[in-house]
Parts: sequence; C-alpha cells; structure tokens
Amino acid sequence: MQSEILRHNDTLLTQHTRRYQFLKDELEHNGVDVDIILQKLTEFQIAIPSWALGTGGTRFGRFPGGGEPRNLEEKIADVGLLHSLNRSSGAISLHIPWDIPEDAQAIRDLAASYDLKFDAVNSNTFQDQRDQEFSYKFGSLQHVDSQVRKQAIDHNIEVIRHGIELGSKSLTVWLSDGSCFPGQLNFRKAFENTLKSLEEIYKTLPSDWKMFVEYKAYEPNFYSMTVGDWGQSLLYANKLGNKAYTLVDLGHHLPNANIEQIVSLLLMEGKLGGFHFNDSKYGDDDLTVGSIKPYQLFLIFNELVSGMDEKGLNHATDLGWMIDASHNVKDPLEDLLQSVEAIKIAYAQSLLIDRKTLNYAQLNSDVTLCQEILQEAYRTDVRPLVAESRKRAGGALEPIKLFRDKMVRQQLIDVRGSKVMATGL
Ligand code: PSV
Ligand code: MN
Repeated sequence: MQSEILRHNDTLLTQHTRRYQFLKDELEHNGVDVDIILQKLTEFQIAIPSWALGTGGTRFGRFPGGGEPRNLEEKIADVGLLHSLNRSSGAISLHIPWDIPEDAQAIRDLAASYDLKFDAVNSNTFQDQRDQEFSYKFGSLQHVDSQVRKQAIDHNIEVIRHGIELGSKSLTVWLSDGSCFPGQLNFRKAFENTLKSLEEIYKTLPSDWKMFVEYKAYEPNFYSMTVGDWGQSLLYANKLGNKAYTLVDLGHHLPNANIEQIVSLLLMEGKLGGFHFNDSKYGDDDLTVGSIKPYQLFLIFNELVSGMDEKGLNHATDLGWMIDASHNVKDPLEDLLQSVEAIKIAYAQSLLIDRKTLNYAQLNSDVTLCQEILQEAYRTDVRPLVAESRKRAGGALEPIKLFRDKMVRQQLIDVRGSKVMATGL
C-alpha cells in the first residue's frame, strides 16, 4: 500500500500544495503556529470499533455489501488498512464475546504488524449468548437475582482478562439494564445492585486501567435506563473511585441536549473518560460522525480542547477517543474514513480558536464577539491542514479516492465473498 500511497500523493501534490500554502499563509498571518497544529493532528488517533467494520443493521434488516471481515484477524486487517490510508486510526476497540481472541499473542502481534494498539475492551450483557446459563432479559448488573448479577460480573472480569492479554488499558461497560414499564423496577434497588456489581468488577481492574461507565437515555429499555444519563453515570463513577469515568456517546442523549456543556463539566470534575463518536438526527442513529451536526461536533471539541488545556492533559492520550457508528447504506470502511476525517476537522478547527480574545469577550459579556470568534474558526476550511498532517505521517492525501481507485472493496469481496456478515449488532 505504501508505494500506492506515494503514487497517489504525487498525482495530487500540486493541487494540495497550492491549497495548503494558501491556508498556511493565512493562519501564520494571524499568528497561528501551524507546525504545532500539524504535530497535534498527527498524534491524535481515533479507535475503530470492531463492530463497525460490517454493515450495521436496524431491527428491520441488514444489507451487507460484501467483503465483510469474517473473523477478528480480518477485522484487524481492515483497521490496518484504514490506518495505512489515514494514519489516524491506530487503535481498535473490541467487543467481547463478538471478538474473543483465541490466541492473544498472535492477535497482538498481528495488530502490531499494522501499527495498531488495543483501545477499550467492551463487555456485552445486553444479549444472551447460546451457552449462557441465565438470561439478561430483565437486566444484568441490576438484576433482582444475584446469580444473574454474578454471571454478568464474571463476564466483565473475563473481558478485562482478555484486555490485559492484548495490552488494552480500559473497560467500557454499557448496560441495557432498565425497565420498559412503570412499576417494573424499584429504581433504588436497581441502582444499588448495579453499583455493587460494578464494585465487584472495579476491584479486579489493574491499577493502570480505567473503567468507562457509558450512559444512554433510552433503548432497548423505554421507560427507565439504570445508567440513563451523565448524572447517573457520574454517580457511579464517583462512588467507584478514581479509576472510574463517564463515557459520552454522542447518540445517547435526549433531543437537543447540550452535549458540549456536559463534556465541559465532566472534564472540570476530572471524570470525563472517553468518547463514542457518531452523529444522529433523532436518537441513537449511529450515523457518520459530522454528517448531521458538524457545528455541534466543533462546539464539543471547543470544550474538550479548552478543558484539557486547563488541566494540562495530553489531547492524544489522556482520554479515550473511539468511534461508535455503523449503518445500513454506505461502505463501512468509507464511512469510517469519513468519520475519522470529520473528527480531525473539528479538532483542527478547535485548535484555531482565538482563546485569548474569547476570554476577553466573555469577561466583557460581548456576546457578538464570542460568536464571531467561534465561527471564525468553524468556518475555516482546515481540510488542507488535515491532509498535510496525514501526508507527513505517510498517509494518503485523499483516502477515499485511493480506496476507490484501488477498488479495495472489490478486492475484499474477491477474497472474502459477497455473502459474509461480520459480527455485531
Ligand atoms: C449501545 O447503544 C452502544 O453505544 C454501546 O457502546 C455498545 O457497546 C455499542 O453501542 C454496541 O453496538
Ligand atoms: Mn456507544
């Protein structure tokens, strides 16, 4: 792939250089240190979820497009391909038991050969597995029956064990626990059971690990969710201890929630652990990042950068950056390339915000100026900057163009077949 990337970049170089030079001159004229921004962009990696490499379905059906990965090895190969194209997808997030590594060392070596790390491992107590003794129909960690809770706890501990073998450093717990009808659940008991169960899991966490408690407003339970919002997640995280954090999935809020404010306060409290990026129009739509509300994504990054800088955090490594998106209509790999690009664009724009003047404008309650400053950054076309950082890191100037020119999907179909379906939802 490397020689193909070089050839591809050569053909686009004149056009790219013209655009990049124009932007660079503009930014430097305004006092921006472009090299620092390029450096930050290069370091910023976004983990790819193993469950997004196949076509996602809805409860009405699934329309696989062919060439989907048939096993964990092929999933790693797909992420390796993305990473070679964009040099920004240097990690994979696994979901157990969808992706149990049979030979951990071999899987680790394979990932390393693509320059990939393992990001958070995810447990799954929202589905029943064939060989499972107790059902999660009425919840897992919240369940009224201690045997069900124990089974779910043991599963999470097992997931941590797999993660340790792979060199992962975090566990994401997302629970579908909750209730569908009023009266079904004693809310306090459900909370207490969940907390006690999480404590059992937390106890087994290695000292350099983090636990991410992901919340979701509704679905699959439609009356109450036991970790339903950032307040509940924060309650659990605070009670569990300093290795526990809240995880924000952009699709898990009620309509019009001010996610950037949530992010800002969680960061302020030192309790923002990580992100699941996606986009949505109505609910947990899992659409391509930046496809519906790119301005919201930028405002979130504005808070992230401002909050991380205030705490002296490393943008690239101190929080978990993961995509959690997949749907029915696009090529999943093209979709992921678009998602990563959207994240990098929002990140780059947020690095351009004139924070000094914004602070001055805020102190003077100059609302108009505040908006001007944010939108000045948001309306800057930073794509040449993102492309330049990718080129410098050895990636392709236009990853999707190269993916299509090389007919990668057809090659995958030739090898894997047209009727395969990857594991996932
Ligand atoms: C649940 O909707 C979720 O966002 C959780 O992160 C799960 O792990 C993932 O999606 C499963 O697709
Ligand atoms: Mn998620």
